[in-house]
Amino acid sequence: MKIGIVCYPTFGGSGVIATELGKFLAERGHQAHFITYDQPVRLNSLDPNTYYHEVSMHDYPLFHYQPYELALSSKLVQVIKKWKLDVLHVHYAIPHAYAAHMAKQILAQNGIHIPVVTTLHGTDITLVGRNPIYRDAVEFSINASDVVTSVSESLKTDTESFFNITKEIQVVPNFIDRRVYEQQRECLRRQFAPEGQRIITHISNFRPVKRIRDIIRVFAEVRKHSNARLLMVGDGPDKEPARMLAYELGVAEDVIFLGKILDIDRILRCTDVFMLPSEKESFGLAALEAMACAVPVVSSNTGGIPEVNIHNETGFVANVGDVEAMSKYVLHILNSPAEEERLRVNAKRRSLLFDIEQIAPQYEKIYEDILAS
Ligand code: GMT
Repeated sequence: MKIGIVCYPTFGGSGVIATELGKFLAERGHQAHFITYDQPVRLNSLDPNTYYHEVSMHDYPLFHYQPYELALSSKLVQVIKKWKLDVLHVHYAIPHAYAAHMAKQILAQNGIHIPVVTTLHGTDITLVGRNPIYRDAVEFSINASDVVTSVSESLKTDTESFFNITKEIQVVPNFIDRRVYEQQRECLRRQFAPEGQRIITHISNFRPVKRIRDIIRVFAEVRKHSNARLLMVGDGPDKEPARMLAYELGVAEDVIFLGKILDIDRILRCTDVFMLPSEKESFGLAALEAMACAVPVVSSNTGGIPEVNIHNETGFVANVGDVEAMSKYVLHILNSPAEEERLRVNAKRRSLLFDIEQIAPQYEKIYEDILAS
């Protein structure tokens, strides 16, 4: 099949999932055509069967905001016509599902039918999409898609409660590629913890929804009882406030902000506990990636996280903002080797249920079914 893929090319989970899925499909002999405004961070467009089509923007003094969906729709029409794509898979509803629908309408006038699969990832529904500014257009473009998928049961429920959805939403969970975690790689533990400190890690875009100040508070509590270090991977608006809090709480020396990192498995391999205390989280891909490295997770119990991190099996979950409980759980893991080992084994085992070999065929089947219908 020839599959068009639209996503955000950045470090966010939706872009990572779209890119890894496309790469995997390309390995299986399909053509994966990425249509985005920048090269997706995890994409190597020299890989066989992989194509990157850049959406260029034209600035004009009249434009206060550049009309990205217009440029994207036009580019989709051109790519679909030129490469005779079979199906278009858009990740993140805003504005991708909307642009896909416009492209589909334009192509229909030329007698070309292109089925559209929309995958909902989270904030496109729970934060941005339900905002009255976008709501009607988001609802329309979800309903106009040929197939709609969501990355968790929780996100499916949220979508159905926030919008008037006339389509069946299929849940296809996010995934990891176990092959990445089976590679032998150098251990970075000594670099980050030269005195044998335990390592706690968090990875995100440091937006308010991630509640990274809770992590600093938890770490300050943990630090009183355990010689530990905190690795903060990523970048975003709450970085400086979190750094300031670390100074205020007297733990700044042991909090390392590493910036954006591409091969995060290198960090996760030397991690003892992964933290994800988000306010909202449709899935929590970073937690699953940690579990793939046999790292127990201490998280909030919001959204789809409990579908990934099972309480007292792969780690622990607590209410959003419950810093005391989270601190207790982190210390419990760090201070009880038998418990730590149990959770590590379970985390690794559970992550394999989400291996790309299991999940990608579900998308392949969706494409095959719409092409057959
Ligand atoms: O977490 C983010 O802020 C990024 C966002 C994205 O669109 O990349 O992540 C969402 O999609 C990921 C992949 O499906 C999920 O693993 C994240 O849980 C989800 N984020 C939220 O729901 C906040």
